[in-house]
Amino acid sequence: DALGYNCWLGYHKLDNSRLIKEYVKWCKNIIRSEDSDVINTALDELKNGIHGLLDINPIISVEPVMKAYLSIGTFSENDTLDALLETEEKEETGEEGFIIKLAETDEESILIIAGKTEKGLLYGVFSFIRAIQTQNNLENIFGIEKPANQLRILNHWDNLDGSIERGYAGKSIFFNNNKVIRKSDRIRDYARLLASMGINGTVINNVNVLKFETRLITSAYLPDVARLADLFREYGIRLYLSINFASPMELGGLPTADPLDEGVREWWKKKIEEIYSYIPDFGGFLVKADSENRPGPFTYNRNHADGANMLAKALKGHSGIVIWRCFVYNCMQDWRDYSVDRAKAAYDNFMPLDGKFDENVLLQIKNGPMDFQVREPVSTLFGGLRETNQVMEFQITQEYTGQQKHLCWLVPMWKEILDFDTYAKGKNTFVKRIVNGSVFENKYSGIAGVANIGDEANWTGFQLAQANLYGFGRLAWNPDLTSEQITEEWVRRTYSNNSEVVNIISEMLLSSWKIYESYTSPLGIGWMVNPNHHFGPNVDGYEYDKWGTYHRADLRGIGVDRTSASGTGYAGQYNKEVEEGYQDAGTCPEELLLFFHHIPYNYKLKSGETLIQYIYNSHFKGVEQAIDLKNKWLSLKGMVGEELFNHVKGRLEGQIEYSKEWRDVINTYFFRKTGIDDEQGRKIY
Ligand code: GCW
Repeated sequence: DALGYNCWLGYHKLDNSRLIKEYVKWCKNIIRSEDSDVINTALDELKNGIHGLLDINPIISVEPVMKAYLSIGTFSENDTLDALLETEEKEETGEEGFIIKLAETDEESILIIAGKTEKGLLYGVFSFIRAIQTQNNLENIFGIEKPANQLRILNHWDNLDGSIERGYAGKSIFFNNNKVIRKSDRIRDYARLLASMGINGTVINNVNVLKFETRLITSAYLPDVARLADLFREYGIRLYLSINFASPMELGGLPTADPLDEGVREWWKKKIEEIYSYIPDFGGFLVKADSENRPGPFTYNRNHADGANMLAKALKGHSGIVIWRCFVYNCMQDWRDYSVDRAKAAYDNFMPLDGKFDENVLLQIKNGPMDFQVREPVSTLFGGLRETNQVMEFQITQEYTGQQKHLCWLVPMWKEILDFDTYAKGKNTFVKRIVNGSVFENKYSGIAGVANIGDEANWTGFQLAQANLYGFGRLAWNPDLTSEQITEEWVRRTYSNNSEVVNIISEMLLSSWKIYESYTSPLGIGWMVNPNHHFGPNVDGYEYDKWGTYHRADLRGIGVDRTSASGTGYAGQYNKEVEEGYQDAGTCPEELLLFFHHIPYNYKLKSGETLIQYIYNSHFKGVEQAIDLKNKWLSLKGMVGEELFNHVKGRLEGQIEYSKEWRDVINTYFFRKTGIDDEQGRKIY
């Protein structure tokens, strides 16, 4: 696996004979009495894991053939396991959690991995393997774990022609040439990767649903889609589809898609019945409506709740859900108009509808109010909405964060967002507690990530970008994990348990987001990228455009005034305690200063630097740090596989060149605007 195809699931023999001995005691015999697809998946994984890591071939049996053994199953179906567990333990695992414990009798020693459901068991098996892989002693692995979030779902922006919107790792693994790909190996391997992190849902097609994608819900495609659902089901993953709101017109030939029209409602009802006849556990729909020119209820003077509820009613009897996206804003803005603010749009559109959505509707909200920039404040809908199911949308694919050509590990950013205090119900109303449904006791809630994978040999283009997929999955399972825990796990599983390798790659990952931030757009202002493909610097690329993405730089200052007193008023959408910090430049966190305020270049930052000098300094420093990333990597020569070593080295060299381009374009732009020299007299063009 020279290229990293197996990601963190390549099982190599542990370099620790003491530990091997400790585990081998129970792993020579696996007891399994239940039979189902998911249980078979779990068993296979366990067998392979034990074989690879401990170098033994376990005997699989229904009754034990040894005195010490490993017993796996669901305690809801398996009486023997049921009898070995305490009532409280069984309650604590919930629907998708698991327990790992040791039960000793005079005769026998039983290592138990069990869940209430087979999904829980599968996650338990993966967790057991992870513990061995990362060299945990046996006693460290006992306990009960369950996912914090109910919905842990990946969104794929894959099109039927095989292209991937904002994909940087090749073509789709699901579609090609307007057909569903028949060969299943790769898709199964992908399902396995997802299940290993506890992902339980996947949307296979792009939220922009065009001509061919619209037809995924017709008999021309449903048998093929059902095969994908079968593959994912073996790994405990439910399949969802993005749909076109105008389907009744485009597929059904109806004159309207008005959600309150009887014919339209009837059409969707029948359509949904048809889908469930192919896929009995179909998850539901993801909908981008009235957003960036996609059709939606607005055409008929209806609102988002009318649209979402119409679909929700038809899905309800099948236990399906509607995930309705909140990425709704005016994409035909006039840059001359200072009164409109795209950042305000999601809140303006959806707050009035709080409490108006059916119980099986979830609003999927991007983490920030703009669009996955390297730095944004938290969306005001988190902490605003109180009576609506909410899903966090993160972008794993690095559209604005280096497109898998720059190293940018996103977990520290996601952690800041999840740990953000919204004050919605007083202090400590963290975003992560809103999206896990606990603050407002939502029936449904969760975390979605826009996938960063494609058909390249290492899945993510840049092999180190696998860490973003891994980190997303781990945080969706447990947002309380620290960034350090996640890097350490990932490096140990992917590369090796060698402490130098672990330390160096961890340091690289942990520092990479801030490095990328320092040489790109400063202090929360965002954008400054080339239009359309969004790669590389272009300070005015979106300045005079219709997308609502401005920095408002002139010869005196830069930034968007979003205060209530003199600006767009966006800051006022937050709860009082949060708002107070943002309204005043003096208390505004500096990393977001230009997001909230228009600031003169000679403004003094807390460090004592002026704003203009900070821009120069951070851009020079960012390039030095990018060089340092490469040097760190070079110190690992001989400690990681040669092909991977060269691949990563190549990407990091590319990053250095790109970072210089960013530095020079940004510094030159501001030097020319202001005429202010760099205090250190460094080269600016
Ligand atoms: O970030 C923007 C992207 C679009 C994307 C859109 C969205 C899928 O540039 O490519 O469309 O957001 O999230 O809907």
